[in-house]
Amino acid sequence: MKVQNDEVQPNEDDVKIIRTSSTFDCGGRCPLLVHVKNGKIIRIEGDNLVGEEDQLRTCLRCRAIRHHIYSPERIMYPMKRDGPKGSGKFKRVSWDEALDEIAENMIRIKEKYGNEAFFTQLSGGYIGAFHSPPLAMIRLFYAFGGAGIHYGNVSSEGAVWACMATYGPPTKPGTPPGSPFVGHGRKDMLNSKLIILLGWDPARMISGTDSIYNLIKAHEKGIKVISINPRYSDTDIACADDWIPIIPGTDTAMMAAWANVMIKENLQDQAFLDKYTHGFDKFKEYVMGQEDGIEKTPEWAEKICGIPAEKIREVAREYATTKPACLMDCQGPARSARGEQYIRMAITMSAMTGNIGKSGGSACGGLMGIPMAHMFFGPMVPPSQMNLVEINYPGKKKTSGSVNLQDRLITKVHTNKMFHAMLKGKAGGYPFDIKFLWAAGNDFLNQLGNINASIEGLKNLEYQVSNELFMTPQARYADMILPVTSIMERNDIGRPWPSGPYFVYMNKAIEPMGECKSDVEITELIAEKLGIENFKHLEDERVLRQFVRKTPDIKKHKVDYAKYKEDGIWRMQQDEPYVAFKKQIEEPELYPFNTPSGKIEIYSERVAVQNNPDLPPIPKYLSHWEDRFDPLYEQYPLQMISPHPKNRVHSELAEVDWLKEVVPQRAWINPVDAEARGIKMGDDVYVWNDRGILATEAWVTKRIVTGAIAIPEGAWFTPDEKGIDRGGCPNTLTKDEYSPGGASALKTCLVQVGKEALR
Ligand SMILES: Nc1nc2c(c(=O)[nH]1)N[C@H]1C(S)=C(S)[C@@H](COP(=O)(O)OP(=O)(O)OC[C@H]3O[C@@H](n4cnc5c(=O)[nH]c(N)nc54)[C@H](O)[C@@H]3O)O[C@H]1N2
Ligand SMILES: Nc1nc2c(c(=O)[nH]1)N[C@H]1C(S)=C(S)[C@@H](COP(=O)(O)OP(=O)(O)OC[C@H]3O[C@@H](n4cnc5c(=O)[nH]c(N)nc54)[C@H](O)[C@@H]3O)O[C@H]1N2
Ligand SMILES: [Mo]
Repeated sequence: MKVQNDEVQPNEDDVKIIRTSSTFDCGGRCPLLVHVKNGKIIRIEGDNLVGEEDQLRTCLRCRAIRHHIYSPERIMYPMKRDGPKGSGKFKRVSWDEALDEIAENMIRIKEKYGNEAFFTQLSGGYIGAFHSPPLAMIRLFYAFGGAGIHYGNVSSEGAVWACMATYGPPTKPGTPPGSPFVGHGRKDMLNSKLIILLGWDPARMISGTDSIYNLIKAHEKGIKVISINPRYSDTDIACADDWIPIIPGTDTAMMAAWANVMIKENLQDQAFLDKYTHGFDKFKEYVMGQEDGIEKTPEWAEKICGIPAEKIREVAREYATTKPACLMDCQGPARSARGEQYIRMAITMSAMTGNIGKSGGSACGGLMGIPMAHMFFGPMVPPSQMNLVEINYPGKKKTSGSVNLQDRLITKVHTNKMFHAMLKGKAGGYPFDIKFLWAAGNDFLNQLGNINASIEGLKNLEYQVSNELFMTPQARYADMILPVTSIMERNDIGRPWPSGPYFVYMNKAIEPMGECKSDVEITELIAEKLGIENFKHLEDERVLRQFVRKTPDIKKHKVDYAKYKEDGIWRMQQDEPYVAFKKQIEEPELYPFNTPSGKIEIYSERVAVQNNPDLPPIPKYLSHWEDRFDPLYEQYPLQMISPHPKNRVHSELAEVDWLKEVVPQRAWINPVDAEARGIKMGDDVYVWNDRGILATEAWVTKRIVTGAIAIPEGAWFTPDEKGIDRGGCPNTLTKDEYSPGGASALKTCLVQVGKEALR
């Protein structure tokens, strides 16, 4: 069938085929062929035109996207609150009425409290070159005189901190400081001799559209895959030769024991350590027990991580003697109470085995991004110094780098504390008293820790606006909801955030539904109502052309805009897959690491000066709140982990019937733990701790270690009249806390489970 994107289609059967892609926060970008007839999407097809090799296979979520776009739950009109906050009662109003009311409140609050009373939430719910809710909000608020924002990347701050400490900030010009590129092109797994998955599960969570494809290829080629994970994951089913169950949060103990085995048996790559790393001796002292009198033997680790000492020895030897080998750590286990240590330790293992900067090896670091074909946001990003709230904040203090290890002024609130800040304000030690919240492109009430407490924060606001497609748990607390267009209703450009390298062109497939508008348009309309002068009108076509003109990797390849738009995708050709830190390893004199010592810092002086026992200068296993050694464990003897959902992207797509059928929301529980509680497969169960209680279904399975349960994140918080969350959202139970390195500690949580609600 002929592929066309023109407005008028002389096509057979009046069906036109639009080439586009998704831009969900899964990080994948599935090429899609959207069949449109009489202005309506009638079918979604995966794009098979990219060739047999290096396929970008369309995922289950994208195949169901039509049911998302046309969901009867879509918000079509501006909606004004018409009942108590959180009641979900709203009435339809006109755009004019909605914008007038928002503008009046903004002006009133600004006059009464100043700009520091405004707050905006930033997340990755949708990020395109033109449409980007966080950038639209920043543009509006900076022009309005500033607003409070939050720091700490919800996904990966533990990993970012660890990469900054160990490798230093990225050196590539134009790279945002919080995005160290430590990934390899996924095809590089085929060059490995041994792949160890340290929680990584790309069959479920998309860390690059091509990740699972290449992992399966590697496995088919006969490369051994070992998985170390509290759960026997979908990836493990497809690829793992060996599954080693581990107690959540204890990988650092296991890896310290690997190091102990390597040192004792002289298996470490000492030449690599001498040449490229700094401070290995200090780490060795810790591992051998000279520092604290405890030798980190496999027997010591077994008591912490639950893996038999002999198995720890076996893997340590295999990893140290099989070259090259790649250890695939990831962000998830780092989203925990001492998450940064997990990443720092994994990098140290990769250094000890000499696998950094080598094809078939890995740099670890959890983030997996590659610095090719990455985004250039140009005109969308106002200069950061324009946030007057940050500049003028009187209590700003200079820290020596608790955030990203960079000296900067801390005027912001940590991501996983934002609702607490809304509740407590200055009296609670936060930089401002928040009165007005504009939420766009996130569902943070549902997605951050301790929902019941967060609700009190939202109730404390004078006014909240939500730009949304759906009546999400957070939008229910809004005073005004503005309806937003979906990906199919506008033009944009995107890229998969974790890998690639390629760009997609998202061609508009249908007209905006109902009265939906884009975030860019909304901010421009409100700027007009507020009388903000010189608020430039941005025109998509012009910005997207500029994007193509200015993005270095596209520019270099002289990509033709019209052809790219028509194809819907441009893939950057690579001679060989990207390997992180290749230059630093091959030519260390010319390319030192971007750290004070110029080397990979196993010991970091910048961390040492902080003098924080919970943030040691070498990677360590550290016991922490809500682990199995916490006295609270007696009352709440199960660790809850919350993997990202296979059938959703966080809380997005939760309403799609087809995807609900794929897998119901449920709690994985080991038969041993289930039996002790009289729980059988499919039983309705309650899960609770001091922060809340949820109801879900039990899935009794040996696919999870004993003493842990897994409930996928993103289910919608749906409290009944007793306050029991009937939606089964794990953040009803998680803590609103962050690790010393800034990780939102959403994976660290103790709970109890039972057939009766004993709370
Ligand atoms: N389908 C889908 N894909 C997604 C997303 C989505 O919502 N849906 N979200 C995207 C986003 S924003 C991100 S940041 C990435 C997140 O990617 P990750 O952060 O890698 O994903 P998580 O699901 O948090 O990963 C947790 C994995 O680690 C395992 N695990 C948990 N605790 C431990 C531990 O202590 N040790 C070890 N070894 N393993 C552990 C879990 O069983 C699970 O397999 O995924 C992206 N991809
Ligand atoms: N327990 C637990 N919680 C977690 C995690 C975990 O591992 N465990 N992982 C965390 C991670 S890694 C992340 S990244 C966060 C994600 O947290 P969020 O970013 O809050 O999650 P989403 O559910 O993706 O929310 C995106 C929202 O944006 C809306 N949206 C989509 N497109 C647009 C648009 O163009 N404009 C506007 N205005 N809105 C749009 C969607 O309808 C959706 O409601 O969750 C975190 N929460
Ligand atoms: Mo994320």
